[in-house]
Amino acid sequence: MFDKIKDSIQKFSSRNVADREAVEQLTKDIQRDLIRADVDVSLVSDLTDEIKEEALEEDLPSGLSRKEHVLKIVYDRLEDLLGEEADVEVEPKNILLSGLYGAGKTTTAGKLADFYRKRGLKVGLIAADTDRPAAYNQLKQIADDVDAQFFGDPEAENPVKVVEKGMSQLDADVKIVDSAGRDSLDDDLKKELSAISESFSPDEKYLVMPADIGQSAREQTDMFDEAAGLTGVIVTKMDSSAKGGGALVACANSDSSVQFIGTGEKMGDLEQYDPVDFVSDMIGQPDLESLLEKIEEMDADPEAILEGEFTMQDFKEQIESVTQAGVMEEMMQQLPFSSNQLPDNMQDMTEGKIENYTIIMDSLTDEEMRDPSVIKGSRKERIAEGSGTSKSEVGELVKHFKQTKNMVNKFDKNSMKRGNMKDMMSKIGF
Ligand SMILES: Nc1nc2c(ncn2[C@@H]2O[C@H](COP(=O)(O)OP(=O)(O)O)[C@@H](O)[C@H]2O)c(=O)[nH]1
Ligand SMILES: [Mg+2]
Repeated sequence: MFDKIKDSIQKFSSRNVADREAVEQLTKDIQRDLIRADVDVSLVSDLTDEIKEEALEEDLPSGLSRKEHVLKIVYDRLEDLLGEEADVEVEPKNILLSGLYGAGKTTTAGKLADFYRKRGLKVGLIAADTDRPAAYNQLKQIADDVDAQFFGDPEAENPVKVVEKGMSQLDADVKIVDSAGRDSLDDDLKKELSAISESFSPDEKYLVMPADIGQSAREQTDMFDEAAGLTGVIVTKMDSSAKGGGALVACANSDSSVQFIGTGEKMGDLEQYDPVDFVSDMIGQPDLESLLEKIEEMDADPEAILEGEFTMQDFKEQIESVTQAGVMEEMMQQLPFSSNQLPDNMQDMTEGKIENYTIIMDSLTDEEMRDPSVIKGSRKERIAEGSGTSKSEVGELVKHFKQTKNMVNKFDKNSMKRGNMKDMMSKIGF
């Protein structure tokens, strides 16, 4: 799926410059390829407009090249387009499969049984397609192949009775009901589905659809959802249709998310749906990995974090690191000058004062820790009362914080943040 997009992205990656022309070529290629995959045209044009706008923004996030920035945007937008990752719990449950003729229901029933059995649950299949005698044999054979229990009655005419009997007779954790299809969702099928559904209250009601219906997956999903109340969708034949992308995007825009995709005729050919897989494949795994790594590193980069304001929380951490390590005392002993040569606010940092500050800071609200400039008037009173100190002591802490903040802004934020007082002192000039 989306092989052409993959080529377009590769082409873009190998360019020397990611200028406007390159971005426009890339979005044009992506547009053409999505439309070829039968993705709704208006969704495609919204997506490419967004990519173009963001990709050509004046300000690049620091640390990323223009090319990387564009790839990241393409990655994010395509991932959004493809919807949510599957949310499949491996636990006992009853599942009802519905869908039109030839969608892949019976095959998928077997694949699901195989999926849960491999994960340690006892599985059973129930043949509720009583329309065609061949349906019974097909499911029985599949049950045999995947080592699942089986219940069915080749003579039965009423699927509800079959389901009721099957539910009581099978000793399985996961029971999967395979129902009959139609050419279209007519009243007859609606009635049958709701009768079956009422007879055993399924935990999951999945609509099974083949990938080749492309964007009309949206309409079909909405209709089945209205008639039977879906909990999810399974898109089959992803291996043999060029319209799979259109079907997946269509489902992402409906109320029912894709849970599994079928990728072949064999019982093992079932995957939990994960849009990231597709996007990774399009962008090219090595490129994407190195890009994501880079972004992660940027997020974790202390320089980047330090761009924010020095807060009371930072001040507290700094003070705590000083007291914990006894750094202050050690530092005083090592310094070749007396304490009155220290800057004012350092000179004041006696052990007693540090303890007092810590107690006051424990009575501050989160807001006050973030922005101590709000500590005024009645707030000061409240804090003094809460910490068993006085208004003037609270005022002193705030003043001390401000002095330190000014100093931090002047000198090196990193060493302050890391509580490395020695380093900081050397920066100040001692
Ligand atoms: N290539 C491919 N074929 C599939 C897939 N799922 C089902 N089929 C085939 O589609 C045909 C119809 O499947 P079936 O399960 O009988 O559909 P039903 O009428 O909905 O029960 C069969 O030939 C299956 O082998 C799939 O994911 N990939
Ligand atoms: Mg069938």
